[in-house]
Amino acid sequence: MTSRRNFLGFSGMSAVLSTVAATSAQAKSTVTSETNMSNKSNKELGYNPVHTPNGWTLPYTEKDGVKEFHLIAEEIEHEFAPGSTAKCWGYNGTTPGPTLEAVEGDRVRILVTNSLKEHTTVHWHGLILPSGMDGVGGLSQPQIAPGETFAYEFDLKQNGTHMYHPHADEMTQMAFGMMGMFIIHPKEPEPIDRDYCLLTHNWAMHPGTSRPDPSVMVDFDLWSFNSKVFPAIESIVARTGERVRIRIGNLSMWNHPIHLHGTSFNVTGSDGGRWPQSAWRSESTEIVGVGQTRDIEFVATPGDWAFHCHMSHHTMNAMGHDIPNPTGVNMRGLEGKIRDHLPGFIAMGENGMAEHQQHIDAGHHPGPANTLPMMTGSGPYGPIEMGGMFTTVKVRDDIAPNDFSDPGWYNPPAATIAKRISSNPNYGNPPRKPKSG
Ligand SMILES: [Cu+2]
Repeated sequence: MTSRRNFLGFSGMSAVLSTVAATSAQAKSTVTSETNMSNKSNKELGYNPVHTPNGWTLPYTEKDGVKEFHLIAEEIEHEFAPGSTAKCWGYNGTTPGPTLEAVEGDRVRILVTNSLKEHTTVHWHGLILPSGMDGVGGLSQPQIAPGETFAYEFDLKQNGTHMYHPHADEMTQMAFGMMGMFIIHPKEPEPIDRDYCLLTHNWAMHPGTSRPDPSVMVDFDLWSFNSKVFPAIESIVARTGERVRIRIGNLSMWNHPIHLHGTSFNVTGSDGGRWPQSAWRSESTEIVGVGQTRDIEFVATPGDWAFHCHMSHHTMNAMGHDIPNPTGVNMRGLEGKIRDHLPGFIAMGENGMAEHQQHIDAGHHPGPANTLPMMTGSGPYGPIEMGGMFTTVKVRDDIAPNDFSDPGWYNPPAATIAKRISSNPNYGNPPRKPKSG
């Protein structure tokens, strides 16, 4: 018997487990990463520029000793990964907006043009500046009306990993993707070979829709680094032995325990700049709280190393959450009954969820339009079964200093790969804890 309650439950599950068949190949990014668009050498710049995977750095012009940047707030067409695009809001054509980069002691002028249909402002998150430059609409300045351009101008009195975002209809504008990073280098160059920055975010892109839903508080569908989800997040590339820093900012609605495999990194800084070495902590996972930034540093060792948020739902793409648990449920005969009501229904999850990606990759069932599968991506050994905030740190012995291009998959020495030694389910005699009593 299929009660109405069960029927609704299982059709909900079907929607969850049968999201659309998008490509499971490693996706190519549609946004070209640009690190240094000023055509100046690092020496002329006075710093080693930060690299924003899937993003870019905003060029500036120098006028009377002031570095002038120009942001434009606008609606954009954004691709989270091939198979999911949305109308988002961002700056200068992208979400996140371009990374701003300058040096402690600089005077900066930042023009902000509002091309939205409602007012906005920009708050310079974590910066020490005059109260009237802090960007809180109504409190520190009048709102920037549609069509208007405001100028912010202040001295950079600190260095570190900072962010910017609207402080006007903040819930909506941030939910639509308006945010960016603001990196301030110290006057003295730091001993960092590769400097990356990632901004974390969450999106309520309900299956089949094309705009993020700003009213969602906890139940998000997509979790992103620099507004991209796996498999579209560019790899973090380094040469063996290089000192790598990854700066992580969080303007999402959740805390993210960011985890890197294969190394023990140091947490070395934040919006407070690079901390004294006595304050560094050795970690393998660092929680980046909402509104915080954290810098991690490590020496690159060869391999393909997973780098991801450790909240396991944050490394999945779209899925439903309020569904019956199918694990262990005997579904024999169920498919036929449900197909009377829901043609094409496939019962899944009896033995775990891994078959989800197998079905998707085989093209068995298309899901809602414009919706990424819950788990996706293929590596050299098979399905990676990830989504969301997941990418790889790829370290090789032969990467040129300014080469950020993806080197492909790691080819480890044969003796260093885990391998099958038996297909007998009764192989060996693994000890089990004796039952007591
Ligand atoms: Cu997370």
